Amino acid sequence: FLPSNDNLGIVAVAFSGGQGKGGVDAGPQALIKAGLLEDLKNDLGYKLHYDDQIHSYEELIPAEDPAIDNMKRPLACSQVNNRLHEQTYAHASQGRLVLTLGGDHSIAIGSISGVARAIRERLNKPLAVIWVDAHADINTFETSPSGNVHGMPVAFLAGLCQHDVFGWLKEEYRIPADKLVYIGLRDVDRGEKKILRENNIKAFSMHDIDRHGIGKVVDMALEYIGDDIPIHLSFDVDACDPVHAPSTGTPVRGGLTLREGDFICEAVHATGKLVGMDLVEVNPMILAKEFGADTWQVAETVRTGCSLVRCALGESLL
Ligand code: 5AB
Ligand code: MN
Ligand code: MN
Ligand code: MN
Repeated sequence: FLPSNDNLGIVAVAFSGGQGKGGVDAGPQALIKAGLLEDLKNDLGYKLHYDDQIHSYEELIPAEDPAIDNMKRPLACSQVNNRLHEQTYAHASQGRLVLTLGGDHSIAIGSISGVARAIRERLNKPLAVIWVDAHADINTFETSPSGNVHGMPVAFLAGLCQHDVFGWLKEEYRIPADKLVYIGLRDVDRGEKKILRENNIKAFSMHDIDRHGIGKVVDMALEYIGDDIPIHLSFDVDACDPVHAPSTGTPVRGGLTLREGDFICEAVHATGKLVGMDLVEVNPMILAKEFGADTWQVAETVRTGCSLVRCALGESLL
């Protein structure tokens, strides 16, 4: 069901309102400047459908945007995601694989719902999501300890919480909780653990990777999803160990090696079922702000992000 899998839609999203630290909006620019799009075109042979814009959606971001029900910057988060939803939907409706470059992880609400909507319309199937992250991002606005929407996208996408602010997110755009799989978890809030348990959500933590090895874990994850369902890969760069991705807003030690991250992407590519990917939470500014500029760390993080995307799009195939 990838009718023209050499057609790649690209959306660059300079949005940081899902969390409080500036700079993650400069992520797409850094990835693109590192040559990612040329690599996809020249080395991997994709036909790119890219509007040559890094969207900051300024017109959608209100000057005043006070918290509602513990959600910070709710209107910006909702409106930007609604617009992004239309963009990924437009690409996916034309049978393109859709790559969304973030931005903080709140943007998965728009990117994934747009792809899910198109897949449902074209194939009458749900969309499976592989969420690779140190965090589960499944807080509801009620359980969130921070009020940051980048810790809530899965709860909205899976319909585990609903709010008028996100009223545009219709049921047909959501993903079923039993087609969601996590890989890489190691920093999950107490309320999130309860949500994972109560909804019987499949999750492979770093502990599982230590126990079984990444090969077995990815096999189990893909087996769980099943054969006939398209896959969206939502990759938070903080899933990787801070050795490989230090320049991100919420780093957590004890993460994936570069090869483990790349391996996940390669294995998903090999299924032939990838219809969408997010690469998020690259923040080229964060270390400069907090510790003084240490550009090798930024470069390393950007390199890691580029490598993950290339692997998911088939770079390692011989
Ligand atoms: B990320 C935390 N669980 O809800 C929360 O980087 C962190 O997209 C969320 O995975 C991290 O604020 C969000 C404490
Ligand atoms: Mn994370
Ligand atoms: Mn995340
Ligand atoms: Mn993070």
